[in-house]
Amino acid sequence: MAFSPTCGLVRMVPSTFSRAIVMDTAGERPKVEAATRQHQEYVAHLRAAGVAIRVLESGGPDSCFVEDQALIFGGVAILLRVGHPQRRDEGELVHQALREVMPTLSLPEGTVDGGDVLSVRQTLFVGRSSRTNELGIRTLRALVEPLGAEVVEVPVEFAGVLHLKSAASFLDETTVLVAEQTLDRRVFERHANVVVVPREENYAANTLTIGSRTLVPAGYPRTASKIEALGFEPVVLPMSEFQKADGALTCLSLLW
Ligand code: CIR
Repeated sequence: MAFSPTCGLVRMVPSTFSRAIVMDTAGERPKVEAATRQHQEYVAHLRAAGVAIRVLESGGPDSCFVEDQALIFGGVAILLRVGHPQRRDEGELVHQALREVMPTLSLPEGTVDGGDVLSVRQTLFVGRSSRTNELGIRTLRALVEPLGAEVVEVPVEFAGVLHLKSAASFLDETTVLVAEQTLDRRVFERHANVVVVPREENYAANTLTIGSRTLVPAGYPRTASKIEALGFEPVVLPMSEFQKADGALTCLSLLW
């Protein structure tokens, strides 16, 4: 079944975005104005796909990466405790907005970043990473199993990426893109057909498919062609400024 969300939440790019947390501290800092333009284009595409998007005001430097603050499963929002202490305060506004529109549960202890949770049907693949810890995964499991979810833990610590979803995304319920030489793809092979994203295009493993259209970051033609050959329509979006801050397409929204 295609993912066809009707509602979503994003957060404006903060004026402090150039101070976002980065893995490569020697790399180029993201630029606020360019990021704002890229964000506007992203939101326009979601709206064109029929998603009613609410735009929240910005908070801390990383606050546009709303995906990390919550997880939506079976019509319930799980309000998360993110792993980086500098990002904890960002949760409040996002959680409040979700409380207004759906039932919620809160992660009481441990840490889980939404970027580490990849869901397909009833399965939640949860990356154990520098942000998502063992206690967080155990606590999340206890919250979502009664809702019918199966949690599959995926080691991410040594994959060379920030989050599980930095290296994998589903195109549909049976097809998953996985970045080469990152995750152990056998975890996914039990559930779906794995399409490998070549090493030099690894960033493009994070895509966002709504219906039959797949948002793909600009600059990764081999991956865009693979996606097209699989029967999806690639929609190419500039993401350079978010990439500098280790963020990708899914990170910028919560959709349901
Ligand atoms: C961070 O380090 O937390 C942000 N600069 C990037 C968060 C990206 N979020 C995501 O992949 N879900």
